[in-house]
Amino acid sequence: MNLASLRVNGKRLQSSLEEMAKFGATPGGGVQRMALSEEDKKARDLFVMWLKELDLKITIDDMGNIFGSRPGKNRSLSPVMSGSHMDSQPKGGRFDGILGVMGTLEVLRTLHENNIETERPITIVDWTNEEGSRFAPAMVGSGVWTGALDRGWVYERTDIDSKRFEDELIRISYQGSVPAKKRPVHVYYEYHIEQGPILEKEGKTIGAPKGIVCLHWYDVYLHGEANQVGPTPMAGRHDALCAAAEMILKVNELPKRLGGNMVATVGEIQNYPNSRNIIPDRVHFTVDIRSWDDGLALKAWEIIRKDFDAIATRRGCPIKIEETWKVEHSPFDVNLVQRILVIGEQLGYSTLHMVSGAGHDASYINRICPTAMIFVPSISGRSHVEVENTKWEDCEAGANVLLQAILQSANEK
Ligand code: HGY
Ligand code: MN
Ligand code: MN
Repeated sequence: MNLASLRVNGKRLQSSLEEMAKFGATPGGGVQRMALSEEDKKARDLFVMWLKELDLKITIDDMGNIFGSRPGKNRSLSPVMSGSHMDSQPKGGRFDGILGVMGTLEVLRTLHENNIETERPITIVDWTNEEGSRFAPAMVGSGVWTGALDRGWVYERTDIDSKRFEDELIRISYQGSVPAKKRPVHVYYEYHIEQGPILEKEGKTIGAPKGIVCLHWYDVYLHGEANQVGPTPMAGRHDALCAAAEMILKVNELPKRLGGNMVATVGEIQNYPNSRNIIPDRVHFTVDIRSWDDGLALKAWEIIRKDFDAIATRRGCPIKIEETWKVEHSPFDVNLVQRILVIGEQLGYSTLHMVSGAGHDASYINRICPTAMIFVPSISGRSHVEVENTKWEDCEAGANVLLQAILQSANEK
């Protein structure tokens, strides 16, 4: 068979994505499938069932990462690995993460039905808790697997309801017995929506990011003094929410102040006691700083830390900061990225070499083997929202590029 002419079944890919979108479906057309939730469990159970249909060897490790292994002719060779994540943001989209898992599944279904044997084994993977929204930080499944994060530390992370990561993993019956520990991998591909506006703006179908920016996450805790809003004079208040408000605007102004290619965001905040007639005395908020230039991101944090300290002192609101998580920027394997571009063009798709502003498990896997990603356009550049959308023909196009990239790598001796 001429493998270069092989293509995926786009309708089957669409139907798998539509099946998965039922788990955590929201009224606004998105999904809420938070890591280790009932919805995540249901998606995992269906995914495992589909893996069994392809006679794959299934391994679930003690971080809940799910692997499906397809043997190659030469079992001594390291596998080609491909996958992404199935957990979502709260009120997230139907394509983020799941497209990479279903896209890889579609590749394996195509190889299975055409009885194609590759030199190397192929492994599909669903990484646990890529989003980091319920349990911070992000990418903990791949982070522990690559040795970048400590499993014990992750197990103790708690969600907003003080539920422990490990307890939730046990509750959904996905705490496998195999230690989450890296093994040799030939190459890793991750297929994903772009989650930004560039491909659509440039009119391109396939994006090949040269890598992923650094991600730095911080948690800020402020303590003020609660009091009755009526009788308490404005002078002398220790209003934690006002201190936070000043700090949040400082975060927003950072990229302009520093110049260079950076984004800085406060996405999450809790305010206590959060009653309209009590002066807030406790606030927690998060800071997310990203840049291709790790040094610039660190410099930005040093600057804004000083601002935070000055505001906290002036307002009499003591501050506590957790430097929660850092992932360096990840430059992908140049040759593998080039392969994506060449395959895209050979299949007749327009391509674009770009950067990923979104974090992905590929950031960690890139530390242990040559890694590349395949992007397809996000309509109106929207993602992490219920209206997240990608054209079905673009989903099929990306999966075809993934199929050919996996075939080429899996037939390397
Ligand atoms: O934060 C990110 O970019 C990813 O969605 N975890
Ligand atoms: Mn994602
Ligand atoms: Mn995401």
